[in-house]
Amino acid sequence: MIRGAKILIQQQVNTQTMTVRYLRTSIIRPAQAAVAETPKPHQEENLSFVMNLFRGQVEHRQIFPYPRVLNEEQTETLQMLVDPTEKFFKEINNPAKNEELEKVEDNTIAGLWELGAFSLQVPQEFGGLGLTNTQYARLVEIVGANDLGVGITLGAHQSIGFKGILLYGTPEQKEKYLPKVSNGTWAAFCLTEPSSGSDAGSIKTRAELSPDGKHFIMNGSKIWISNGGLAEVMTVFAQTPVIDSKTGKTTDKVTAFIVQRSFGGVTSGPPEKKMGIKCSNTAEVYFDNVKIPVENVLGGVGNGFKVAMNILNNGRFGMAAALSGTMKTCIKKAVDFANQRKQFGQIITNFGGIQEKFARMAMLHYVTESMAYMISGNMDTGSQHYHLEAAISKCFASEAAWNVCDEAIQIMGGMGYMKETGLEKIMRDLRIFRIFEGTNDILRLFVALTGIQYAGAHLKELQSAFQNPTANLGLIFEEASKRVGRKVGWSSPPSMEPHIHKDLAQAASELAISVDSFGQSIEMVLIKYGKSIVNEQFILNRIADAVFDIYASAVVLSRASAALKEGGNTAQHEKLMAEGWTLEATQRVSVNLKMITSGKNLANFTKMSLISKNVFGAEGVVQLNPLKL
Ligand code: MYA
Repeated sequence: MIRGAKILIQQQVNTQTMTVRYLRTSIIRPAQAAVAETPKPHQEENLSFVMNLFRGQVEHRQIFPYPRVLNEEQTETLQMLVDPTEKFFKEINNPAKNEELEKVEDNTIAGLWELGAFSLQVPQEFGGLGLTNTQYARLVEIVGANDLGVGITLGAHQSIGFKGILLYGTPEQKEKYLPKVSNGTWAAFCLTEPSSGSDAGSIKTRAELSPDGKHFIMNGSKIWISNGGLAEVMTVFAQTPVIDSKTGKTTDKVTAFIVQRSFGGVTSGPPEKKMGIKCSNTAEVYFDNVKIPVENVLGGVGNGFKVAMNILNNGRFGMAAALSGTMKTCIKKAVDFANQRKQFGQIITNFGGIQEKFARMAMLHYVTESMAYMISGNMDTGSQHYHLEAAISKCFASEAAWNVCDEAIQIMGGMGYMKETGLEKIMRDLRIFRIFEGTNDILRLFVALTGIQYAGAHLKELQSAFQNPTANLGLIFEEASKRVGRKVGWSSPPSMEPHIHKDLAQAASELAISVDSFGQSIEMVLIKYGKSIVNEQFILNRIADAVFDIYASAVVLSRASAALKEGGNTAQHEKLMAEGWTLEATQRVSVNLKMITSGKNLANFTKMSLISKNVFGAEGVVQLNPLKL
């Protein structure tokens, strides 16, 4: 798993232990480090806030100030779309009916096509609405507030189904397919296979070039394809033989193809029976000697894995936006109930236990919404470095929404458990969000390993610098003073002051301490585990949780700072939420970092591993000696 990361980390970390030891002795005796060698050029600057946290640095440009990206015209266009979309979902779409039919009602589908809801981001020249990511997020939020099953129907089509054509299509492919998928032709994204879920690189579907070189012939099958029973246009990933230009050897590499059902040989199974999002079509899709013209290769032969990953990366913020809407709905239902519910002679909102639940629900929503628009704003201003942030937003949103829905049910008690309240449907619909588009478990590993790899590369760069210290004095000096400062205890954590409003100074300093401890912990982990860190999932999960909390805090401090600066009437409420969130989040960071560095906790991971092995061995709960009662 995470093969590329593994190989790179292996190459880099082998030298990292050396590097850091070398660095430490060099700080004391720099003259010994003077081995003349041309240093390697600096790595390409990475502007990802999260990526840089792994080096203990604050790269502020994506985060501060909170992005405001829509111009007047875009704001106006959006407003013109928001009202009809809300009206449509209130008046036309019927979630209960969709659920009962296990498909979206025909009149709803027709209305959505008419509204342009299936082609929100397709450029207008091809028949779409040409919206920005931020405008898209706002509309998707409305969908998520009303019917997640319809959301997946729309999202599987445009967020992943034909997104590859938008991102990687040639002018001819765009010309041919974008008008179709904007006007009644369904699209789907076909990656997952029976033996390939999280391990997306291990797909078995194959496509071989025909002897005349004009077609690829595809054979294989895909499972759990959203819109799989409806789609005419599909982005399909298959193994193709590719000759390595260096070795001359032929190896299999993933290639993306635009496949039309009408090419022949494409069939699909019946709709799957699911726990939730029942109205969204999910089906198996089979490819039997499908003849695909070579011009339908998407993004180049052998580049399909990257195409798939980047389609997913590009769409993930949409989930956070949609689930922000869902959370609003859950909170509204619970508030309506709590505001009129009397128990023990008073309104239940007087009770601290209920107040704490609502405060947490509000903060979870604030973080989710702020992340969604932070990322869409970054993408709209041309950021290329948003992959880790997008993965975090998907994990965070899906867990936050689950939690908020669960608490809404709890607040409503027996009433929350009744079908008529609508929360049980939302809960069933929500469950899949922690599983699909990359499980949260795999995305946590992706974030942790990608960040560690980046930090490792930095250490390697330092090693090169030490080989020619005269040419790299600046870099060496900066690093040396940071380390010496830490050692003697007078280094200050990375400053957030210029970016965070002065009324949030306390929270800013809590966050700065977390950033600093996080960077130091990553370095310790790299030194201690070297290449074997890729196998330390107990540790990687804590690293991911810590970085999620740091990112979430930075995002809300940025948004609340903007609100305080602008002085709107919600500024004080936002300040409360940002402060409340950051205090608890930074405390969790500290706990998570302790867990990966303290011997007692590490020993506990070993115990958990042993417990699980006992369970595997027993093929279930270990049969215990009977209790003597
Ligand atoms: S669709 C199916 C979803 N499936 C997945 O998401 C699969 C999950 N697996 C993975 O993501 C990867 O396999 C992982 C990589 C992360 C495990 N971005 O050797 P590697 C590069 C950019 O580590 P693996 C569905 O659910 C990497 O750097 N690059 O690969 C539908 C390396 O590059 P290089 C990446 O071991 C749901 C190379 O690739 C990324 O396989 C319907 C190989 O890496 C990345 N992320 O591990 C939802 N990952 O060689 C509907 C790796 O250069 C949508 N790489 O070093 C709903 C939309 C919302 C709207 C809703 C409205 C309501």
